[in-house]
Amino acid sequence: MEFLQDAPRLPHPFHQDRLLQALIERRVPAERRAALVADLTALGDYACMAYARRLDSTPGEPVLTQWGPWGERIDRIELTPAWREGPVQTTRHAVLAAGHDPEAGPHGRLEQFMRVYLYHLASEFYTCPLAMTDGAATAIKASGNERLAARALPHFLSRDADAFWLSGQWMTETAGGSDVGRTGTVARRDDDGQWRLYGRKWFTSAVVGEAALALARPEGADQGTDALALFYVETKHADGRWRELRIDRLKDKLGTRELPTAEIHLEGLPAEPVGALDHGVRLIAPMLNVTRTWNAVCATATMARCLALANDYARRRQAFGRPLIEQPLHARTLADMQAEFEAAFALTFHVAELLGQVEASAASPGQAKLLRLLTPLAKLWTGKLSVAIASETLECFGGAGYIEDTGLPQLLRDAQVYAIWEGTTNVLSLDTLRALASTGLEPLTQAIEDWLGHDDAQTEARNTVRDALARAMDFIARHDGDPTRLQAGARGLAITLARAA
Ligand code: MFK
Ligand code: FAD
Repeated sequence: MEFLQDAPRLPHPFHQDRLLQALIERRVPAERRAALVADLTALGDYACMAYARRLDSTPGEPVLTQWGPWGERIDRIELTPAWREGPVQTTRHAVLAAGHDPEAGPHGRLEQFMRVYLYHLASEFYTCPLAMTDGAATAIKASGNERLAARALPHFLSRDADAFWLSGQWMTETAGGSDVGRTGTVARRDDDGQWRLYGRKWFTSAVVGEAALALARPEGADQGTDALALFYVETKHADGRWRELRIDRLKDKLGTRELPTAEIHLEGLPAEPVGALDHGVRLIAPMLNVTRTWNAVCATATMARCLALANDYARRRQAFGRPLIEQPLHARTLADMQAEFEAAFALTFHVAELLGQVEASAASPGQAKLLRLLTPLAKLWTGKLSVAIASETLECFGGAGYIEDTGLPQLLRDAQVYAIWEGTTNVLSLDTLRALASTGLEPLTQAIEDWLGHDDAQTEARNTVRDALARAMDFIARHDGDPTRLQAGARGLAITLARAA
């Protein structure tokens, strides 16, 4: 008989995830566990179904049809099955709403991000617009704009698929994605007082969403970042037709191919200021920090999937007379990947927990500062690590890892995005400098001591983080007034800090 290799099998992403189970035991109060476990079980089941479906069919992609049969502009986008299922899965299992549940108090974010972690790969990056919707809800809350909150939050946080709305995050333009101070979109006010946006947004990932937060420059305002304003827009009429925007095309991307990322023109789209007509980046910052947390969670979910498959395969594949898992060097390779992944998991879920504590006013000032620092660190570190682990995973499968219909190459292609969007590694390294400058050493050190606990077993860990922080602060102090040296060293500093954390 000809030899046929057993395919890898996906272990149940919740039942067989020892890290997640342990985290629930450690950090979620007993009385909150039943509802959480029910959702996590269902999302784990959905992930298994989605994995099987992906291997059984040709991967789908969104299709944009710009013109109707009689010449009318329609810009209709057909979505993949996982995307069509997105609103139901999301609302049924509170993938977004759990993070804003007042009854959950400081645990809400942790419980939410456990759901995100299990849902992400099955969602085919429906988690991207979910992250932005979560970010929009958070930024609107933080703005104190009660009229807007009353209008948008019941949709963004809905647990009913029919009422649920997605929000986009319209920042990037042709002139700048990192440097949004170069934004060319203009906000003009009609005689009747209605604001309207005119311009081109170059990457809009939730283009099918019903709403968005958009940066634009009020007509006549100065150049630069500070003069930008943040606007809320709704994209469609009640009958589903687009309002004053045109979809120019969908991007042809390396990965995230199920995600409809579009280039659009705004042709007088009605808009409402979220707050004052300047300092829009300050207003959108809560959104950035939330989407960056989602990014870290989703990058970590990719690593978990990679390790689950690589570990399973190592038990099925024989080489040189024994299963790969019994080859010392292969076992060591997997163990090294696992160690990096577990560190990423710990850092990421600590950020999730801190976010919940800060939002519920259950955190010390030091913890709030620690959150500000760890958010860019978790995003930048997990973004890079997920690519390295996905690449190593493909190699763990040998030639099969390079072959499309195994589904494995997609893991690597998709992972590449985590480091690029929501602030590249360099931009987040510079944000780390910004965070350190605004926090100072003392409260951070205190918050780290609280995080790691005070028993002797943690002495080495405490010293490692404390030393890394002290060296970072020293570096900043030594190069104060020399931005060239400071910025050139920012990535090294950020990665050292992230690894220590
Ligand atoms: C599936 C995974 C889920 C993830 C979904 C992802 C979907 C992808 C969608 C996108 O990619 S959306 C586009 C994301 N774009 C970015 O992340 C922009 C990257 N660029 C930056 O982050 C720049 O640092 C930034 C534009 C924010 C600021 O650069 P500037 O022009 O040099 O401005 P400046 O003066 O440093 O900052 C302006 C204000 O914002 C300052 O406050 P003040 O006005 O009070 O002085 C900053 O302190 C504040 N700020 C900046 N970043 C902040 C922040 N505040 C809090 N947190 C931050 N992270
Ligand atoms: P640039 O800003 O031109 O960066 C080019 C390089 O320069 C990078 O390596 C960067 O790290 C480096 N660099 C820039 N500034 C500095 C500096 N000061 N110091 C050191 N290095 C620097 N954007 C949205 O607004 N909404 C979306 O929905 C959205 N969806 C996206 C979906 C996908 C799949 C992708 C790939 C991108 C999406 N983006 C979206 C855009 C994304 O946020 C930007 O591409 C990203 O922020 C980088 O901006 P840029 O492409 O202009 O690159």
